[in-house]
Amino acid sequence: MAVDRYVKLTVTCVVLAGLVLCTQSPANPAQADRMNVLFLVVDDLNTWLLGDTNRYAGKVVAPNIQRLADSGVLFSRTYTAAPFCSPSRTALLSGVSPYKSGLYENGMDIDASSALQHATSFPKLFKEAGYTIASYGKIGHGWGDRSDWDDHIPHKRDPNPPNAPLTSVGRGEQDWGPTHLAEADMHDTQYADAAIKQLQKKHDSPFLIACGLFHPHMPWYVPQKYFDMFPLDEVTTPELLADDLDDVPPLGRAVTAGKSRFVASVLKSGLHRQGVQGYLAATAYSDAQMGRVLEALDRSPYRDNTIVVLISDHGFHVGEKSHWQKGTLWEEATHSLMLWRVPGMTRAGGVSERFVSLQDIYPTLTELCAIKPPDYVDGRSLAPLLRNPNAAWQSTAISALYDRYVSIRTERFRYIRYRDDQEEFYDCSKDPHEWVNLIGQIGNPVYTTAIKELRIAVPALSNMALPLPSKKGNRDE
Ligand SMILES: [Ca+2]
Repeated sequence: MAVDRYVKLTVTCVVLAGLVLCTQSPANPAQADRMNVLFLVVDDLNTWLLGDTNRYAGKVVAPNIQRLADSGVLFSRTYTAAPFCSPSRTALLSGVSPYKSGLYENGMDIDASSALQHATSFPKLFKEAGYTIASYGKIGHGWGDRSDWDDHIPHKRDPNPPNAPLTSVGRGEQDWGPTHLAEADMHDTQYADAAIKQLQKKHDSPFLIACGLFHPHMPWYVPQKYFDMFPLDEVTTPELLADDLDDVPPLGRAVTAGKSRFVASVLKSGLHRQGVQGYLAATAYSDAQMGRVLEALDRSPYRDNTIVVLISDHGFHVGEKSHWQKGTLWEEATHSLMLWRVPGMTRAGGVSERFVSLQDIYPTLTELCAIKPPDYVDGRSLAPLLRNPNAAWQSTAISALYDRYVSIRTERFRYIRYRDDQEEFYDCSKDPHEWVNLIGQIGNPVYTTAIKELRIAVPALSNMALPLPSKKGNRDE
């Protein structure tokens, strides 16, 4: 009898203990260890913001992005796979390089790419692995919005001020000035609001929250207070070289053709400084929104198990090489911003000067979250550099544009091939502005060897996917 009671009690205890254990452990124990991901994208954001004095020596206001850099690792030599929104974002979300998809510019018929049709975006892959995924604002541009988000606010531009254009040179989106909207009513503010709301929720499964801001994409219509942060006498303009394009081959000059008239009118009207002020005002507004999201994360229970990645999709010209905006293979348009904070892995204040690509995001995130990436994925996991920003690394990054134009950066050089007979080559260690095209300087044996190697390091013209057909006939949509 006593023994029976003892057995019953023991069984009850074991069952109860089992119940307690069951309620405390998720069905899939591996999920409990999976880190969340906060993926932040800022459109057209230059590397200037974090002290890139080669490009801009004046005052910048980016305390929040700087604080993120101070708490993680800044990849100061990040390059885009393509210097336009749609191809850059599609490449990093899909893991398919532009020279394999044929998506080299905006406004192309993405559905015509079989490589992209068979690709899985990394957010969707995360969803299949049990993550809740949410997207607010401008994350993809065409392709990436098809990730089957659990919650989604697609990007929409703010309405222009009723009296736009606000500048004498303004035309289309190339304009700037104070917005008529309250800051709370601006779309980017609302994308940040939505991300904050997600971070304040209780999550039972790991999450991937993506938040993408449109500013500082043009037009630069932001509240007056952001313009006031940059008194004109504290704004400088980038150094320009007259006749910089004289040693650039015809196809290289052609990439600036649409924008050089705008640059000429800005310079002629004496508005260069005001233009830079407009850009800075828009970046300060974006920095403020990112700051709100990052603060919400830091105040949440997820701070110590959430990977933060912040990127810009490509760089931005403000007059250099007679160009404005993006869409060139030079430093201004290809150099991008990328910051990572990985709890338990990155050390605060790390800076990696290794040359990396936005294409590396997909294989990095899958490795960090223990999710098997598809076999086709391009790029390299940055995990070794997240652990040690100075780890050994082959520093190269490839960018592609238009009809199979391609560029490669190494620590010392940039090489661009438009066609086999139209090339550029710069010694960036001596010429950070890429002012002197050295492709014809065959007398220098170091350069001759480097050019030979770089010609082979970029994909051959015949191996690059043909450009997809145009969908809307508009490159700059
Ligand atoms: Ca030049």
